[in-house]
Amino acid sequence: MDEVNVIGLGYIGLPTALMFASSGVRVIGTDCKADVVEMLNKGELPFDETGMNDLFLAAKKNNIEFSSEYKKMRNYVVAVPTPFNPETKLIDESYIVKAVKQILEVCSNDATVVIESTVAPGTIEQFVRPIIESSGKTIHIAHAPERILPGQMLYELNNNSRTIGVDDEETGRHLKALYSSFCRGEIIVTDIKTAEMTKVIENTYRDINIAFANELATICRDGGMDVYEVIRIANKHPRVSILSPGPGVGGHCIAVDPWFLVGRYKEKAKLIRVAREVNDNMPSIVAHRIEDLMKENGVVSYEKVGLYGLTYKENINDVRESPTLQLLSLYKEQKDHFCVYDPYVKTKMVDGQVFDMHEFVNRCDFVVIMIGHDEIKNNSYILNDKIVLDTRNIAHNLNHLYHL
Ligand code: SAJ
Repeated sequence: MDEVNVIGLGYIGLPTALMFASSGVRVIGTDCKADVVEMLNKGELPFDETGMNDLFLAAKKNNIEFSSEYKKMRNYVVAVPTPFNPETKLIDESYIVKAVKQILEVCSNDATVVIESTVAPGTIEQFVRPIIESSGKTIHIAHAPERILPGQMLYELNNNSRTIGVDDEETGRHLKALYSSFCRGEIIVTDIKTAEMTKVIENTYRDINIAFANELATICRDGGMDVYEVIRIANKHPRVSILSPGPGVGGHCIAVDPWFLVGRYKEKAKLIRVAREVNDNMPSIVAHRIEDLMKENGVVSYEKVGLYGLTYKENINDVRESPTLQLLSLYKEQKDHFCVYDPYVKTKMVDGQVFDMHEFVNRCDFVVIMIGHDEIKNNSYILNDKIVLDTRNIAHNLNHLYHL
């Protein structure tokens, strides 16, 4: 039986650890946060994800353990955060470096260290390889970036194709066998830098395409055209597939990874930078739209304006970098707070937050739909008497409906 110490039990590390364990691989999950380890040892999950309770039960039967310590095992999978420095736009590799140093303190010769965290091309060569070489141990390094979509992570872990970047064929064969324990998709083995670049450009591709849709929304507003009708018709072309405009791009992937390229290739990554700026500017465009509609409709208090949705996308509870939080940060000096509601966010995160849909609707004259959760999608008729700014195009046939 093969064995893995998964380092970092967050949105990627935990499902991956459970997947390995439920597929018969011996797993120890390590996290520096004592409360996360304690929760998991008590049988509780730190966040929700479709199907994860059942997977957790299956993993526990196969003897998964959780610990704050790094363990001596044949393989290590590192899934720690890789933020970017907001000033230089360069990747902050410090969490990876720290994890690799701690692995080197406990591992034996011939161990394999897989970095799953998304990194800028060249990061492993520049920051990881020198530490490993100076340790004097023979360690096989690899990069196996994840590709899973929150909300359908487990399905995608099982079925998506994967990329594994390695230095030699032997490590490639070994890791292909290890990941095949749960991954039914094609596993492509390549070199480390190609694997790094591939992951970053997948998210950059999506960012650029969302930016295009967002820019079309602003052009169509200026020109008095309906962007959704324009996109619907253009997408009938067999080689056109335009995405949907929205109030901004949230999450810890698409809003972050393109900056790695901008940071490293300042002069070359021009389109990538502009796309990021277009998307980052969307919450401000929504704010202007709110101000204009308040004036136009005689709404004077922000307390009468409701923001529906706090998460970064529909039907999940993840609020990281969400467009609503980005929008609220533009109003942080203000005393008069928006009314905010999200059925997936059950604890207080922001001022003015309420926890009941009816209370939310009763309090507001003007509702801004920031996220198209199924709850509002299936019940948008309850907004019939309200002024509604629908940034996601999910409400139809309402009396006072406005779009981006
Ligand atoms: N969005 C739009 N318009 C669209 C599509 C998305 O405004 O047409 C917004 C969403 O509302 C959200 C943001 O973009 O705020 C990102 O959402 P997403 O569903 O596009 O992607 P993520 O960030 O949840 O997950 C992405 C995925 N990458 C790609 O689709 C290329 C996922 O497969 C990756 O595993 C993940 O990033 C990651 O971990 O890197």
